[in-house]
Amino acid sequence: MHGGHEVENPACPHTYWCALLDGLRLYSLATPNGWKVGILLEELGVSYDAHVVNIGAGKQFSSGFVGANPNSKIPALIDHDGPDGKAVAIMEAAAIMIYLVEKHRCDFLPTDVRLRCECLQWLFWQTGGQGPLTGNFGHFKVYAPAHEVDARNYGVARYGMEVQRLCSVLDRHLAGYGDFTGSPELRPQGPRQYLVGNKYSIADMACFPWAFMLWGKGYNRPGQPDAKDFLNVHQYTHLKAWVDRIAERPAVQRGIRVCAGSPKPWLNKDRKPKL
Ligand SMILES: N[C@@H](CCC(=O)N[C@@H](CS)C(=O)NCC(=O)O)C(=O)O
Repeated sequence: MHGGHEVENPACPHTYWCALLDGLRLYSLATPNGWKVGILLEELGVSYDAHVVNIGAGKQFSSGFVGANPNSKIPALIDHDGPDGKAVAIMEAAAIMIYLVEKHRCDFLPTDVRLRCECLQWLFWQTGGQGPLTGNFGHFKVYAPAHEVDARNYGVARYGMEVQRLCSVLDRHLAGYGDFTGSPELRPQGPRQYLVGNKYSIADMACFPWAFMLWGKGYNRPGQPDAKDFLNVHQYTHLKAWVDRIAERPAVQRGIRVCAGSPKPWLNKDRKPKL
């Protein structure tokens, strides 16, 4: 296992690209988009270096980071042992996840054509819908200026409705309604344990963080109803059971702590290990 350090640590001038480096380097922060890749790396059990990118301090715009991700967002990954032995930089959590499962030839992305297609659909659904819409809900609920009351109310109502709709899509899918074949006879009998083929996959790892957030404290603002009550997420019982099932996994519990203050907080010697 490599050590870990913060981006732009003066003690290490080779934070991003360097011919002398090897292995996987994750540049991230413990946010729902960062969690997706942290969870997969921990599930894979591979060796990787984690580097905290403090987006609150604008580190995503630093020249070094932009070399790894021209879009200035976490997470980003550099694999110094990439294809043909050359380094490769990857942006976008879903693209990083597909790269990692293909590199490590594991079944977190099914090889069966139908199931692979289903898995990719949930990944794109997450990237294009669940992530940005839940993020916008959180923005208007928690981060928008307090005095912009009309704008905040509009944003919370609009994105709140969308988040409820997306929760209901996941809830109905997990309850066993519908599939991607259009054939009712192919629908599984009863609730699903996981999103694709009843097997844990990168679809679950990608969709879990934003759903998990809704039951947490991240979107609460003093003096206002908590996000979970405001959105009445209690109605999505299949979704909640799935969130709890995934949250129980030890790799997920580590994955959501990757880059939370320090690269791998559970390795900190001065803290009592939780896992
Ligand atoms: N679609 C991207 C979204 C990445 C993203 O929005 N990351 C946020 C943190 S959750 C970020 O880096 N924000 C910094 C900024 O907007 O300046 C992915 O899934 O990787």
